[in-house]
Amino acid sequence: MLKKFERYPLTFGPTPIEKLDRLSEHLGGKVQIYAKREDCNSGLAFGGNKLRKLEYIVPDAIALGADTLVTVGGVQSNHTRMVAAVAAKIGMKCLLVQESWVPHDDIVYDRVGNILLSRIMGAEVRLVDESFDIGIRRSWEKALYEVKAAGGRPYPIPAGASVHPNGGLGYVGFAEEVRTQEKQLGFAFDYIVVCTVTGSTHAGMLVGFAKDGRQRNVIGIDASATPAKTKAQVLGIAQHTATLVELATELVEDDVVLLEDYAHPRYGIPSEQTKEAIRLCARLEGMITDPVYEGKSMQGMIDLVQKGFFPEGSRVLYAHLGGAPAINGYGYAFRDG
Ligand code: 1AC
Repeated sequence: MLKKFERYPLTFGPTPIEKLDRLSEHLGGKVQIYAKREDCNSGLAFGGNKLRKLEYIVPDAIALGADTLVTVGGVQSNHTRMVAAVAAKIGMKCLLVQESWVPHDDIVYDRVGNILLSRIMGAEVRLVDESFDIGIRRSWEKALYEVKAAGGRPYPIPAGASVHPNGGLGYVGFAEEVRTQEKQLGFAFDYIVVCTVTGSTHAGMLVGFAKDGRQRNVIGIDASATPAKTKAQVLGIAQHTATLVELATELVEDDVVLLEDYAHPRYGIPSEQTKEAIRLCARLEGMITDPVYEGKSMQGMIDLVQKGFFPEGSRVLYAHLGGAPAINGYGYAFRDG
């Protein structure tokens, strides 16, 4: 589906699929849980899902002669860390606008984890007051204007790389990769569980899995706590990406399965249930998830298994998108383990 698009390799290759035996057993053994380890996809600053997207964005930045990648996210944004890593790797400058998406009470929140790594990689980090929103941000537009006014050649990458015209392509590739791995495994997954915030990871998966009619088997777990906006953005990106790849199927609103029950109390703040899910997965599988993204999708998947949402015998593929570095900002929440 992606042959005609230029790709700048930033990842090692297909990511491993790992069976989570102890978690599956703990949850009753009726559903087999696997994890696709997107968190192990690259040597660039701990890797993660954004690299698949950036592989289809970097060629455009290079072709346009840009000299500065400019993007935006929260203080503990994984996306901004990944853009900083890519800028370093391809020899560009990087300006990161870090908005106050999370009312954090941990005193080291803006010194550790993702933002620490971005600073070490040489990105200019600009902390601003604006609160959470997945749309186009004025603070980011201002940063783009300022780079240009100073004689630079900025390349705009929106939050999560999501509403970039090529933002959905990387996760079309994920679905194609899963199909190849399914042939090797000798079975197909019944469900794919993914954390959804700005939408292009979920949207790309929808397009990729629509090729074999599985788009409604992609279960998005909302972590934005603004699900109506997120759902609309997923659909918009999916429809745009479907046109790009000339998908034969038309994607409609009902194709976007987005479960809203796990984002509370708000983006970036873990509930007690989220923290329990993080501990459970860490203690049974040694797999680290975080309070912003993967902890919420892990909580959602565990709850869905316990509720019997997945029919007995289902094979569920949990997409680990690589949010773990953010956990460093939550030392107080886990002070007792
Ligand atoms: C919200 C896009 C998002 C990040 O890391 O900034 N996942």
